[in-house]
Amino acid sequence: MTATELREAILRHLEFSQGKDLAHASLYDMRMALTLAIRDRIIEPWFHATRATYAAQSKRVYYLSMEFLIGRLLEDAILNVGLTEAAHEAVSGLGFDFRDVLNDEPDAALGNGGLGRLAACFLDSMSTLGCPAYGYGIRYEHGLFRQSFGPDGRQVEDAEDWLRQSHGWEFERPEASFRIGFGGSVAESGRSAVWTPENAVMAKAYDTPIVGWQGKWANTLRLWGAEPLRAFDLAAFNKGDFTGAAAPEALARTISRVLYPDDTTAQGKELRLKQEFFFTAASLRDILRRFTSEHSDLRALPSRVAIQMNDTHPAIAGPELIRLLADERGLPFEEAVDTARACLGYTNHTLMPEALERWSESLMAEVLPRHMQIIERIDEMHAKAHPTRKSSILENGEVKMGELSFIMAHRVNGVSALHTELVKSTVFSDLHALHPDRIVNETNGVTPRRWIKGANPRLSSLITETIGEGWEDHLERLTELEPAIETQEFRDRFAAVKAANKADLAEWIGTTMGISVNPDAMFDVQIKRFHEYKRQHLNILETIALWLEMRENPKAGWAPRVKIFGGKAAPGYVMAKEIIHLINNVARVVNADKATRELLTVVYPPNYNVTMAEKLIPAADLSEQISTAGKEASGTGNMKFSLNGALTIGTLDGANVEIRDLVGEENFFLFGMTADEVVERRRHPDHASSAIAESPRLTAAIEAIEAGMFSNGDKAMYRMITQNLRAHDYFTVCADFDSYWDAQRRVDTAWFDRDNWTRMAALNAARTGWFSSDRTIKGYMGDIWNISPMI
Ligand code: 26Q
Repeated sequence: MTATELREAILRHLEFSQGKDLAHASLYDMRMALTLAIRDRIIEPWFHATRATYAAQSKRVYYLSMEFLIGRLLEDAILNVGLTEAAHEAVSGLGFDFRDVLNDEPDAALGNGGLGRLAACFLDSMSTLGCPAYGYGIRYEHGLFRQSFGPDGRQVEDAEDWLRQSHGWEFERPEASFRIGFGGSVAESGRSAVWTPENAVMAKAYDTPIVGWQGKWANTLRLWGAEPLRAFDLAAFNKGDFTGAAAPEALARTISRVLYPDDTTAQGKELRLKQEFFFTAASLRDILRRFTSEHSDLRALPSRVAIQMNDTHPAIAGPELIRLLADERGLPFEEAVDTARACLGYTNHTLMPEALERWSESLMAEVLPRHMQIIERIDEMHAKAHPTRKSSILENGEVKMGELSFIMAHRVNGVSALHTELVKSTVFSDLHALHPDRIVNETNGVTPRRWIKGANPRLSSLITETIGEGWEDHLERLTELEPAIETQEFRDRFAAVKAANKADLAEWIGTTMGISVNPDAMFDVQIKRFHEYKRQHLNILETIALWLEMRENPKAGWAPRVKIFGGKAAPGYVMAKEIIHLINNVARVVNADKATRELLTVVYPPNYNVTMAEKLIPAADLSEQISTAGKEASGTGNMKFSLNGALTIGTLDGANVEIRDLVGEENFFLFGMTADEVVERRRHPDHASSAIAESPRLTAAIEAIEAGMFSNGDKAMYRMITQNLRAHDYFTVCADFDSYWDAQRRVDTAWFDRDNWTRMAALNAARTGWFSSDRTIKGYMGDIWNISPMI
């Protein structure tokens, strides 16, 4: 398609879809017209994918996830269908700024963090590889809350409202609607059981096509919206009960109203359980409907259907699939269990005990009475088959969803090499001993289309000019950059790309936050959800210690730094919110200090999201991956930074281990205890206080906080943080502090040899192509799904 043809298509949509002529078109109208014109280009590969899959009777993947953190879709789609230049030309020709049009799209934050973003990268890779797939999730009316900071520097949460304007991508599918029941009773009739729910809602499908690289294939993201069975109680209305008449509607819609904003604490809330069952049950019914329209023998299900559970959130898929096969379709119970297991895979994303889902048996029995019976039966069957087993699904009146998922899946995977070994040796050690072939590793990856090509066009051009076209879907080819990296010319161009990206970011920080930053300073970035295990407080303590020493001795030859933070805390996570509060006040005090003005700036833009990540990552010099070893399952931001030519300061945690192996230890700033050492160190009750006593710098930093230096003299303000560090410090911030400090000074030294820094940064980009999510998806296809690509 040429720019002229695209222009015509946009004008047609302006007129016939938006009902506007060009003279009266708003930015929104233009964005919608462009979206619809691009969406039109995706229909053909979308139909082709459906027909080809059907014709080949191919197996399909169903990726069940409570979260899809897709961000904006327009730029990515334009990129994938190869219309970037044409769209730019067409839109400018119509009198609009192309960037403004792209920026008008709301960022769809239908996820919390890594797990949701991984699901979005997987959709891109499955379409790129021609892996027939559906993503199934919830069409939340409100995604993750919008974050701002109050005048005191505390986090303020507001409802997010991405659906206020039509976003243009989705197709409503009223014909794909299923009734989803809750509560009620179970009647045994002969060998099977009949569940009669007490109440029900409708799940209605909304489809978004997800096109792969070069527009050859498109899969579907199918999100379920909850609706009442009957919209409006006319009888109540006629009796004058105006509010009561709308009650059923409000109640049903609650289920898809809002995304739970906790990414690590799984409190057993009834609405959450209903959300989980709602989208899982609707998806399974859809899957069985599609299967039975093509096949009649249910035992063939595993040869046509691979269902991946993204963590335990859709774990009710096991019992529900058994119920559908046994109760509703007459398969013998044991056969239903085996069939379900052969279809199901389970990805574990965390070892943190508080994040492992457990539901009280009484709540489960109340909301899903038949499922509770099935869970008991699965547990009994498993106990019978393995009399030596130590752990069970049911324990202390609770249903453990991790154990249920493990037992009901034919494969269980971890998300990095280290994490997978820890899954085997800790949470699931008993089950691993019984099923030694079940756990496999699939190290995470990220899509290079969004995270290099889209986010970093300057670097992308340099790569193409150096190694030629075609690296975007063969990312291992980035190693071909290595010979060029040894030339001064390439290094200068690589450095110029980074400098230009930093200049863009500096300008954005200036206009959005009113802070002027030195674009020649090192941009040191930590962006991720706030959690104590991710240790943003380690970073801010080092910042304080650094600032104190800079003030003492401003001429000591410090490397100028801009410390950039980004991320949200769960609204109920008080400690994480206190850390945010502290960072904002350290920023206020440090940035006001004229003595260190040129050396240190702290910037914390509010409302970090996918769109902001796309701005920050290409401009980063240093990537902070400083979690307590053993706690970060993988990380995926770490991969995006390396690919974009940032160096990592990090612990031996999650995928950092694999990043370091690939880039070489001389191109990675390692610090801190290993996972084993952390466990050992914690056994000493004074592990924190002794570390503080032995570190004058850490002592000075903590005492500066306690003296009220960042709280206008209020000595009590940050007691929660400092007391926890002194007394408990489960995440070993204190024990790792000096090692972190030393690593930061090695970073400083390296920074002063700028040409060598550039060389190291370029080697990071060249050697991390393995972290493409295409490689990850090929792993799932081979090890778990048993599916071959269709293109
Ligand atoms: C569970 C129950 C109730 C409410 C919320 C939740 C919940 C929601 C989201 C629990 C966990 C999450 C998200 C977890 C997550 O994002 N984990 C990250 O997954 C990434 C992809 O594998 C990894 O790279 C990260 O290391 C891991 O932290």
